[in-house]
Amino acid sequence: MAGPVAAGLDIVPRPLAVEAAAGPPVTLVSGARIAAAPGDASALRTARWLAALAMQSRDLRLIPEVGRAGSSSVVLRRRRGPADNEAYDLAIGHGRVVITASSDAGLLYGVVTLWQLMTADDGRGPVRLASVQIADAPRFPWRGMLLDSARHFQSAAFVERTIDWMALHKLNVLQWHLTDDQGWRLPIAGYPRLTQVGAWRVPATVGPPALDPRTGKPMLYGGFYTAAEIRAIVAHAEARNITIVPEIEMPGHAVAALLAYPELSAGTPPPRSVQSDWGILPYAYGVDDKVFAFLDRVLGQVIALFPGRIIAIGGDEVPLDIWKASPAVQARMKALGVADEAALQNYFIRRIDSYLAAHGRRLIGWEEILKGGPLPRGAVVTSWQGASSALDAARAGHDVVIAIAPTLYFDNRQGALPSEPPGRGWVVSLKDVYSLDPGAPPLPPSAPTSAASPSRPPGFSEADRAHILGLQGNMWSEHIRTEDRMAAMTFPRAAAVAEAGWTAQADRDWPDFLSRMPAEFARFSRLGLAEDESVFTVGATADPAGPGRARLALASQTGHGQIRYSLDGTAPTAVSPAYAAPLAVKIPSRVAAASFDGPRRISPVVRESLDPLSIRRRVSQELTLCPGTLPLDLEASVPPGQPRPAMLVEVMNLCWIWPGVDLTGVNAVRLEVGAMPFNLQLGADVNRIVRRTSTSNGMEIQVRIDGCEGALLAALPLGPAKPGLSELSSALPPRSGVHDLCFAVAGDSHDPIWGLNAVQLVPQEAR
Ligand code: TNX
Repeated sequence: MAGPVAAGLDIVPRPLAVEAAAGPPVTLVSGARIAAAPGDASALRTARWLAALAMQSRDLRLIPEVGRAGSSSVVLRRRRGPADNEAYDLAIGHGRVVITASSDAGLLYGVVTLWQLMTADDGRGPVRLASVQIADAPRFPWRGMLLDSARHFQSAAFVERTIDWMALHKLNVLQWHLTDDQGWRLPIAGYPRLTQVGAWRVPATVGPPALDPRTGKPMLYGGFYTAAEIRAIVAHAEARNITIVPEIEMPGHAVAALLAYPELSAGTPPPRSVQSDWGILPYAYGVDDKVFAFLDRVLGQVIALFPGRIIAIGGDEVPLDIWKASPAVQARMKALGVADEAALQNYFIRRIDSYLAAHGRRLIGWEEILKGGPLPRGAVVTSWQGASSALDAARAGHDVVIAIAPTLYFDNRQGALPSEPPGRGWVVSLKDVYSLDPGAPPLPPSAPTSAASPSRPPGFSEADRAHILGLQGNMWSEHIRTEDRMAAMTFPRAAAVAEAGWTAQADRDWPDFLSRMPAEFARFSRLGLAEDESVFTVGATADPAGPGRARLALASQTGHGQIRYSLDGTAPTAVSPAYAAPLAVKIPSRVAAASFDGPRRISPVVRESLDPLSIRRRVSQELTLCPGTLPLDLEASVPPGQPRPAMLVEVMNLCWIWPGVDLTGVNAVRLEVGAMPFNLQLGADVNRIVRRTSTSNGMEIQVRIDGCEGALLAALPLGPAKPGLSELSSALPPRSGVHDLCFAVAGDSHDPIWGLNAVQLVPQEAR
């Protein structure tokens, strides 16, 4: 078991066994050599990567070479053993570093650990490494991330960078979501329209779409990877011990393909253009022979491009009513003797499985593939709606990947601060992800036994557990428009996935993991990865505290380290005042604050100007959403080229509460509002959207006191929806003391989605 030495070394994921070794430390200096054995091309490639990393991370020039282990400072050495064993030993002492492993993966991971040891400080140039002996091996074989390149497209270069960042955390599976309703991202010979048509869409906007100045037609969004790019990505992944599991969605989530080849659609004619709506769209593939001929050809080419054994076929959220309503599908069902649509889905999946199995591949699908009948034994199931499906799958003899929502859904925000990138509105913090034990995922209380075998005791038995391959964080990209944001939504939560998948459960400890995060942020920023820093970033909240004064509260998500601040706007240092409790501050003043770990600043510097208006202003993320089931942090629709603030909304119940605000002396309110396209397919759930009665004919925002059912203080008409934020203002009747203020959208329409970007209460003194 790893003792305190491991913690001190700041390695993520934490290794299995670390022991201090005797002897003086080893210093790697510029010109030091890394030896790969003659004929070991893979070791040489890994040595070259280490050299590149050392240069990027600390301007240290290491020289990869073949053989001559005698005079080399770093030696990559093979031992006998299985080629798929990811274990390695790393020995530092006696003047050199020796990495020993039986596989390419083991050597690579030894090098990753060495690079982490070389970057535990912020230094440049030569590095001193304490003598240490590490013996390391992973807990699970599936340590994965899913990248959704269908909803938003990322460049091939970004995919390769992501692969590097993953490998540097010893993550080893990239499920690559290449097709969905909103885009088809890989070329298939014989079906050119998949990328010509299926890869492009008109993004949803408020009002008319932006026009392409050259063609005068709506500007298209999209893209696809060429076969050459895919081959390069696959080769790159292989060099980093990452298996790519390509995902081709079927029988639902396939509008982009159905639009390209409408004859493949079940019954309902597909829409005329690629969809820019998110959610579950009412279309699916049909079930006749031409559909399977198409899918077999697609999968045949996917198999040729991707050498990994496992191929993902989606299988989630199939709109079975479409099959129910289609005479052609119903006729086919009859001919096949299939009882109902669920059984038909099972037939569909088994048919695809038999194609894959005949070509030496295994099928993986989302948990819905468990429905409607038994699956072939080799099929792998990804559990996402809760761990009961993992238990059902394991008891039916299937291997399972744990990817349960919301914990492993990285499209959710990872912190509550306004500086977070947009995404789903639930907060899934680094700690939430870290706290998941993939070997014992939490079962809902209502699932003591499984449908598959009701007589079994609750929970995962040893035999069930043996089916758990590992876990996967899912980077769904509906709300993640840019690569920088994708990177920040992924990391550091992917580091928590890595440790959950690699480190023995008994060695996992949240405070210890968190204490390794400053080193993580520093070393990855050198590689150009700007991770999300919400764990340490300081949030500042100011409220009025009598004439000329404000009460200032500072906090970070984890409270790790020490918050330090200045009240003159200058960046705090390690000797600035330490924050202990809310401060009484004169206004105006300029606050700057950051978290420190000893002498090291571990967060960005946050700055706030405090004045009579700013202390009475809140942005949406600082307000409390009314209860609902679909909180989203959505980007405002703005004219092209303008910055797009994100607004936190509860789509099912558009209202915001400012709890406990002092209204004394306030006599007006200004609201910053923006309209966003309602590009969400909610099915019957649209009827569950809370609707409030407007006091006028149109849409308005109502300001109510003492909660959303309280007395109406003002109703501000929203006016026509247009791109950009607008400001509404109204006088407020005088009230004194502390109240909960509610701001609620009222009126008949849920489209567009009205967002409240900010609330400004205006005190008499500022008018
Ligand atoms: C559900 S998870 C989906 C995806 C969405 C995700 C997040 C799963 C198997 N299906 O299509 O991207 O929620 O919105």
